[in-house]
Order: sequence, then structure tokens, then C-alpha cells
Amino acid sequence: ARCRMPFEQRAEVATQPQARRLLALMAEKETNLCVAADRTLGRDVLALAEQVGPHICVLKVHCDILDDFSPDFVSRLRDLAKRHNFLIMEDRKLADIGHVTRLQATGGQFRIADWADLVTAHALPGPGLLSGLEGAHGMAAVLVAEMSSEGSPINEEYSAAALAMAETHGHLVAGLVCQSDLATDPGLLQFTPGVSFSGGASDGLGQRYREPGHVVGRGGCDVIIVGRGVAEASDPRSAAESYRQAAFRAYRERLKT
Ligand code: 5BU
Repeated sequence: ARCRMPFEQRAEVATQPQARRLLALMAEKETNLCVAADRTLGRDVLALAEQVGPHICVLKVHCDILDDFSPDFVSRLRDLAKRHNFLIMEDRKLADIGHVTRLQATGGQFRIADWADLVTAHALPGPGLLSGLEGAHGMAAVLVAEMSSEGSPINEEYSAAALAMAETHGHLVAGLVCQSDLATDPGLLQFTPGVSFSGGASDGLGQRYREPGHVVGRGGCDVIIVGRGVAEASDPRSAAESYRQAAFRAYRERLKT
């Protein structure tokens, strides 16, 4: 049922504010593409965001891989997010006790909660982690329920526990990072990484890829996450356009099933 409900309708039933915002934006902008801007210089991340901005619903970053992270970088990134209408996800994969999670989310040199709309977190520590994010400037968590990488020890029981944690903390959790269709709540978004037009490929470091049409059509994925497929393409703008079209077409097809 969740898979056959259009994003605009899901935006209305979603209770988490960032999830509502994102679902509405996806419906309006007609995109369910998130680009992972895994570049190590701020200006290269900004240049990519400028190129792919019109085609994405979310830009995902790893602030800790930047050689030159600065407050100026995040203020420019926020300007681009506003201009092109996308959300910013920091893929920090928080995984500590609530107290430390709060310090990591709000302090340090990155001050993630000052600029990110969404932050990823592992379910591993339990709900205290989410309590640590309470009051973090409205930033929502996205819980990692499954990983794309080869040999991950995550099993079905763990994924179900991550889902249960998301469901019982609906005011703080906008969705899941997952590889299969876990959620039933239409207000929760499922983000899926390990997506490339060269499905079946690997990167030599454990990443496993599947095709956009497959993950959205059969995997229940709402938002595809594409990194190198876009960032390392000779023309990132047109690569983003292609991934966007493939993923949105698969979403539209899914509504008819
Ligand atoms: P790629 O270049 O498309 O392989 O990048 C994938 C991105 O998604 C990268 O930023 C990872 O940190 C992120 N990722 C992932 O690949 N697999 C996972 O299970 C999770 C995140 Br969670």
C-alpha cells in the first residue's frame, strides 16, 4: 500500500516535519534522486551541487572527508540548497550513546545540526541515540537498517529492530537507509545507496551496485542515492538527469501496480 501511494499523499500523512518537507518537495520537483557529493574539497562539492541541484531532492555529504571544511562552505551549501530547493543530508552515521551523539551533532568543528536537514545514524546504540538528537535544531535522523556493502553482519533481526526504533520515534526519524522494502508506514522514507546503471558491478572495496529501476520498482526504495555514478561522470549534470528520469519513471510505474 505504501508503495502505491503518491509522494504528495504521503507528505500529508507523514508526521516528521523533515519527511513531510521532503515528500512534498519530491512530488513538486518530480525527483527522487539523492546525489552523494563525495569530494574532498569544498569548492568541488559546491560545483557539483550547482550542476546537479535542479535534478535532486537531497544532496548527501560527508563533512569529515573534506580537507577544507569551514563555516563558509556550509553557508554556501545552504544557499545552493535554498536556490535549487533540495535538502542536505550529512551521512555521519552516528553510533554512540545519547550524550556523545548530542555533542557530535551540535558541536565539534562540524556543528552538523546548524546546517543539515537530515543526519544518518546507526540503530546500534538503541533509542538513547535518538534522545541525544532531540532538540538538534529540527534536524531529523535517518536510521541505517541495512547496508549495501558485501559481508555486512547486519541481519533481518537487526533491520527489524532498526525499523521498530524508527517507528517508535516517528517525531525524530524521517526514514531508513535500506536495501529492501522494510517500512509499512507511508510517512517513512526509504533511501537506498549502492545504485548505478552498471548494476551487478562492484568497486573493489565491497560496494555492491543495483540499477535504479530495480531498487525503486521492486525494492521499495523511495530515494536512490548515487555517488560516483554522477560525481565521476564526464558530465555530472546529464548523468544526474538520467538517474533522476530512471528513478522517477520507476516510481510512477510502481504506483500503477
Ligand atoms: P557510490 O559512489 O554511489 O558507491 O556512493 C555511495 C554513497 O552512499 C557513499 O557516500 C556511502 O557513504 C553511502 N552509503 C553506501 O554506499 N552504503 C550504505 O549502506 C550506506 C551509505 Br548506509
